[in-house]
Amino acid sequence: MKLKALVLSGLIGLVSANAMAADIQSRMIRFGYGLNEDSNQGRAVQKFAAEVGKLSGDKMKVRAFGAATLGSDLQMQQALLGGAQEMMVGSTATLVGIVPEMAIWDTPFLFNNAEEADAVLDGPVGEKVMAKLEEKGLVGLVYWENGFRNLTNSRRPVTSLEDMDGIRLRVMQNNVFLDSFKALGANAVPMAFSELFTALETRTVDGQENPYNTILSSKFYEVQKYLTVTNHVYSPWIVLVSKKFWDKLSDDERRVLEQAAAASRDFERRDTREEAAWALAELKEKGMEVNELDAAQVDRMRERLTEVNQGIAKEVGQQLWDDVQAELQKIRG
Ligand code: TK8
Repeated sequence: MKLKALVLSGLIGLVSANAMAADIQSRMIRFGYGLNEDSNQGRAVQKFAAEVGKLSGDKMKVRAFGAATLGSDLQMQQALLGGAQEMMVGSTATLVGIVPEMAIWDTPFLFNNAEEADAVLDGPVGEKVMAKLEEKGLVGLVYWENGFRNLTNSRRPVTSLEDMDGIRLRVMQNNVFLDSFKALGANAVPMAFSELFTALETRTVDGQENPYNTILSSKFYEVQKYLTVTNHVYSPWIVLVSKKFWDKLSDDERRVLEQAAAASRDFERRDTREEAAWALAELKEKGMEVNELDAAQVDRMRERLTEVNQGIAKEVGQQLWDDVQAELQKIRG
């Protein structure tokens, strides 16, 4: 017991001694995100903040702002570009106006499972896409899991493509999503996530699509009756730093952010997957009516959605499209 305590305090001493010796200044990092504090995103931001504190001997402090209190994804991106905000996490899909190559991740049915997503995102292709941010004024640290997206609406159960007809569906501010849902027959409306709950509540839109975790943490079950299990695309989140801020940091300070980001990624993916595994049952419990699509309907949907693939390849460049396909071939063996 005594020995354990001694070893422990020795370790803590070592960590803070290292942090003290390192070239680390006191820094305040405003970190914005769109979901509620009580969400997989909020928990992972807390984890990141704790790691930054620990690794910097509490010299670097992360102040977290959830529920889009610093603005929507697009507004926060602008604040990072201008240097008015230091960090954020949001969907890669909302970054396409700055880095068109991010649209590669919006390809419907690109990944069959989370393991494929991890391998590609953390591999050379994921790195390459992330590196494109730098010349635009942003630094990408890691991809987190938003997750496989599923469809909800307040009008009717969607059991076939025909049921999508005329449904006013909110999509992210991103052309691939817009084109995808138009191709499926929905009346797709681009809108910031921060406006979504109210839009659903007032029936400005009938439906939306997001992972189970978000449908739960954003309480969409209060304003959406029907959930269709589509898993139509895997969405990554990406942790971003303002390049203006990054350029001021020492190597040691950058290392703190990189290490904390890696720890937060591992935490976030584990946490998100655990939650996703029970969230659907919880949504049913909350009163949502859930249906799966039968195999024939999924095939029809896939077929329709391949229409958008050519547009994506053009947007991101054929080379990147081919690189991702090659990487997937390798993983799938
Ligand atoms: C949160 C968004 C959200 C995304 C969306 O800021 O907009 O539907 O799935 O996670 O980035």
